[in-house]
Amino acid sequence: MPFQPSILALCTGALFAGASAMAMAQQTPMETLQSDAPTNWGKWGDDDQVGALNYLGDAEVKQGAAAIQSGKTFTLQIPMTSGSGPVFPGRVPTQHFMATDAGVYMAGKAEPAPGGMKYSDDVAFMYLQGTTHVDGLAHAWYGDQIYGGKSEKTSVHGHTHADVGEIGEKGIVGRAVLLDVGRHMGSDDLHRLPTNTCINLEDLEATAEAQGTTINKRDILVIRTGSIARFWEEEPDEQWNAMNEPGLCHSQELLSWLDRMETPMIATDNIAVEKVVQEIDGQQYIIPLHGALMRDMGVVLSEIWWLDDLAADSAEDGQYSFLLVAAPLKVEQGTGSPVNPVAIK
Ligand code: UVW
Repeated sequence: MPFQPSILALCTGALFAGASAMAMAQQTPMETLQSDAPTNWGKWGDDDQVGALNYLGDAEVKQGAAAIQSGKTFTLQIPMTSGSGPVFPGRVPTQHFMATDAGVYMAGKAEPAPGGMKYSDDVAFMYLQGTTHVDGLAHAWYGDQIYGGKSEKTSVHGHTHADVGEIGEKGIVGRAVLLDVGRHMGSDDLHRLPTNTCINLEDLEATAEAQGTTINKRDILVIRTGSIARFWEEEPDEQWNAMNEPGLCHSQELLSWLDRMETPMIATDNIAVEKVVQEIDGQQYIIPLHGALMRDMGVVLSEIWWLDDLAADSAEDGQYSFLLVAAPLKVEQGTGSPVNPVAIK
């Protein structure tokens, strides 16, 4: 957040330069980068936990409903396959196990219930961000403060502020627009962006124009890169790698535009919304937009969406706006939650 000069520096002109320089030296590159960027801390009260989702009220839900034309629905989660899936390095795909199945009856370890009914049960070990998911606003930060200016210590042993459960409580419902950047700018017949492509504001605007799509204030932005589909295209797709996926890139223009548009949420078919590794003014950053959007502006991020079917249909009928309904699980104190969003056209 904006650099706070020390009291000493304010009081003593002679010390100002030295103290300020010292404080500057203590800033991380992210703090310097974001010092003049938009922030929504306090905008919805000091204890707000859902950030820009506050932009989605009754009127926005009705605008979403008004976008429905045919009633066609698309589910936008990727399949959850035990032991396999696109995940960020350091995470593992969901592991799914049967706790009870026909085997227990066949082995004589259980009897059918009175009346003859049998049942199965299953359990899963999963990273909550290990499939299509919504991030809570406390999920990523820089410095020692998370969204809303709360201490990073609120994350210890479970988030006591801005956990994903708060988003689950509210639910995500509104008008969304698909920006199929992969189709508009992609260089292959699968309509996907090359690895390492930076998506800038002008690319979003050019895509909307090419599609004939009007982006309204408070629209949820659903951005297709074509990237996640690569995970299943070839076995294995040598070039697919979470670290080199195409994605949004940080710029003040993009942040100011999203701020003006009162964008509540950005969802993408890549692992991090943004290009993971970015170089800005000669400095390397890893996921700087998580800092700018999630921590500073409270814009909700949602990743690993399956958009190819929706995109193919939109290319055919020319309708890129729809009602979006996405309800992450109420994982109390959680950083993220799996979600199966539904687009209704
Ligand atoms: C990354 O941080 C890369 O993704 P997510 O926001 O899902 O954790």
